[in-house]
Amino acid sequence: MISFPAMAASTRANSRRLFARAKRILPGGVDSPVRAFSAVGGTPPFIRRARGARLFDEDGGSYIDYVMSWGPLIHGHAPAGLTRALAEAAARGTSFGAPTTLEVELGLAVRRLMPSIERIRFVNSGTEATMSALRLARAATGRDRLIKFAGCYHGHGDAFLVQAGSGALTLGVPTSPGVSRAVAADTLVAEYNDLTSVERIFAKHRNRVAALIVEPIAGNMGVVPPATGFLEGLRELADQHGAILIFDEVISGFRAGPGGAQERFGVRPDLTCLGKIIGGGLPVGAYGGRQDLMDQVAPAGPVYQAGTLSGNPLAMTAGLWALSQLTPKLYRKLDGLGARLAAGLADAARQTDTDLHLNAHGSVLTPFFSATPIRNYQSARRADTAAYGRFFRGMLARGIYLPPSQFEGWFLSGAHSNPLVDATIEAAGATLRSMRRRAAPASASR
Ligand code: KE4
Repeated sequence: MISFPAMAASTRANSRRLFARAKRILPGGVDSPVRAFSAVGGTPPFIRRARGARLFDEDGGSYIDYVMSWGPLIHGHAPAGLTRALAEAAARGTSFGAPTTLEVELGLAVRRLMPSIERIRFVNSGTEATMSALRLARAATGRDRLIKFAGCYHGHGDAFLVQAGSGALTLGVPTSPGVSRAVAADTLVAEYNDLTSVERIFAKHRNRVAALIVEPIAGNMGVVPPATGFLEGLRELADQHGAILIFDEVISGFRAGPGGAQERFGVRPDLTCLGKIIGGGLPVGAYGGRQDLMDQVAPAGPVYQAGTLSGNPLAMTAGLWALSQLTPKLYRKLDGLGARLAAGLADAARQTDTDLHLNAHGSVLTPFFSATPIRNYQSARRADTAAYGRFFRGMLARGIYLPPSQFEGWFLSGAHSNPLVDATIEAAGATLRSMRRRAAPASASR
């Protein structure tokens, strides 16, 4: 029997007090909405420190972590080599606002792994990367419209906070107040894994589409892999209609393999957006691709984009270290752990007669509380989010820290292990059995 950490007994009194205090200065007490646990209920633990695959909170609790900072930490928390490299870099100065060799070295390292990125520009987040890539695509084509996919998230840039209008062929409407209808109107929303929906939009908005942006392995509706031929079809449609194909590999970059999804599926985008792993846990984003496009970015060309801390030496140091550790052995381990966890969760669901549909790709997976397959946003939305919330809280009480939303991916790292995965599977079985027991009286009374 694997013992669960002391967390099970804690009321997280310190975190509750700290959360109340945080709300007096930070909107919702957090710096990014999902961290507030609104989708799953309860008080978010305030984290004091982390090491390897574990988080340690302000109440003495510890957790096996499957958020891993939402993807960047493919090597785990605070690996010794990284913390040493950062300490040495910090002693040389934290920021210069001037050219350094570090950003050149990281750019060359990225190009070795993703040859489609002939030129690259570093920014400070995935949001900046996608915003800038879209501006460049519009400048290069002289067109305004963008095609994105329902359920895909590309950061909080105005053009991306858009949902389909009254119909997929109509102009987009904002998903957030503050996004102007005029900006949203240039975004058109297609269905993931549905090439016909893309063809229809191109036909209706002929010669007005600047770019098509896609998560080549969707992660923001939960994990939804591309159907066979989907990415190849997008490449053909973009070429046919003179649009720029943008792969948003902020999650899949270096995660799906050293060359990301574009290497894994053999489809070459015109532009790629990166984030997360490329910064090794520090704030880094990047966009890059065809030289004829990137040479239009200032100061080489007229498309303006800038950033005080872009190419920051500490962030570049972290990214260089993270990419230097991307070995075939690491990916074999990550794939093995991902398969072990997915199989164990599926087994726990079978043993408790729980409707659970697992989508997985290597070291990222999402168990959907759903009896039917999840292939796009419409199907993902049918998942039982209340059940996921109960599961989340039960796992947290047993020392397992999952993404606080049904529509996110669980991330493994090189710091995870078979024993940690087995402890997670055991906690999942205990949680699902407890959920089944609590549901039983209701069904018995019917
Ligand atoms: P950032 O601006 O958060 O660095 O990146 C935006 C972004 C762009 N593209 C993809 C595919 C992304 O997944 C993201 C950000 N991912 C979310 C979680 N799925 C970040 C977590 C959060 O918002 O707190």
